[in-house]
Amino acid sequence: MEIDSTFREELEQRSVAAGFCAVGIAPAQVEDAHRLRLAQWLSADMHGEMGYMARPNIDRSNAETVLPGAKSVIVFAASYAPPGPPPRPEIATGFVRIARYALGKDYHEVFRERLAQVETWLRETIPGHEWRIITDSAPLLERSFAEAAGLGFIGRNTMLITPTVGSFVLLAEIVTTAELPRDRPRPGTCGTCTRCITACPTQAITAGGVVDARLCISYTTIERRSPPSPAEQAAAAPWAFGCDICQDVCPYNNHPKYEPMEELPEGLMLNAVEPASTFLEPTSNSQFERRFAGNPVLRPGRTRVQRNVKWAARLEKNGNPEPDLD
Ligand code: B12
Ligand code: SF4
Ligand code: SF4
Repeated sequence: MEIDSTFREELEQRSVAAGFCAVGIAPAQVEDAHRLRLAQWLSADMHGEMGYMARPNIDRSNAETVLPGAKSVIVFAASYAPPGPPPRPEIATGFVRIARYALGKDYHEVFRERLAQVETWLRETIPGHEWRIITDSAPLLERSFAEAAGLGFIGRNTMLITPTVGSFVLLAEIVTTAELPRDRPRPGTCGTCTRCITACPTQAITAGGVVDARLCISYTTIERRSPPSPAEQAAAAPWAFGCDICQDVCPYNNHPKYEPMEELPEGLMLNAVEPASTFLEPTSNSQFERRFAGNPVLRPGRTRVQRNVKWAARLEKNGNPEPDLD
């Protein structure tokens, strides 16, 4: 097959058949502004303990970093959006909140399997090239490539916001040495809205639209290894795993036009609000691994998740005042 409009149409069809809500093609190098923003973020130490983000001599704005000779990056987005405006169910002592992306199966594993079908077709259609599937698994600025591929724009909360679903989408890529027809970036803007900045309970989002990970509840509950101070724990409660506040308040998330990918909807493995006992019952690592097999909470592991749950459910008092939650 020639790489023409037929190719683009078939790519779109195969992407939808594989469960994705959007696909686009970016060049192997995104504009320098992205690399510079990342460099500023790192030099301000905003990555905290995520040492992998600061590995020297790794250019995350260039796909050659992950595949020598790369010429194009095909970017895919999958919805995990709730059906309408994101609900914020009431929460009582003894319950915790879980980020929506973690309510079904781990997207890393799901996307890899689903994209394998698309990759096989690409290999057969355009022989003689290298192809590499990436799902948050390699040093690439995924949102920058998604923007360059025309999937949406980057909002003040730093999320990639798509026109059809909003920001409750997860990203994956197929990087290739093949020169493919590119999509154009899609215009979009937050306008005068600053809801996410005001709503963030830890002031992690600056007026310029930069997230200081050290202040972000998602980082505190998932990535951070050192024990947070009692004040940091109180600020994170009632979130036990991740945080969705800056997306819940975003007006772009009120009318998603695509249902979640089959493996990702709320209720498949967890609900957005869970009793603490869901996570505290497993008393050994093997019990925990059996109970949450295939779910993202396995990544930080039992000790860290149970640590989060205890403070998030306010089961440990620490002598702190209760945080103002809403
Ligand atoms: C490190 C990381 C985190 C860190 C830091 C987050 C952050 N904002 O940087 C922590 C642990 C806090 C985190 C949290 C979350 N994350 Co995260 N995370 C990543 C990771 C691994 C790298 C992101 C990164 O490079 N950060 C460094 C900063 C400087 O980059 P950035 O904010 O993305 O901005 C870049 C571009 O967007 C661009 N840019 C941004 N604004 C502007 C403005 C202008 C004018 C220009 C020119 C460029 C530009 O420049 C930056 C540098 O290139 C990516 C996967 C990946 N490999 O890319 C997932 C990823 C960004 N995370 C994701 C998700 C889902 C989340 C959470 C929603 C999970 C949750 N519910 O708890 C939260 C959201 C918090 C938030 N508001 O960002 C998704 C985002 C999908 C989307 N729709 O955007 C990603 C893409 C994973 C995936 N494969 O789907 N995450
Ligand atoms: S995920 Fe939560 S803590 Fe992090 S920036 Fe968004 S609202 Fe703030
Ligand atoms: S809440 Fe408002 S400012 Fe924040 S990302 Fe959404 S549109 Fe942009």
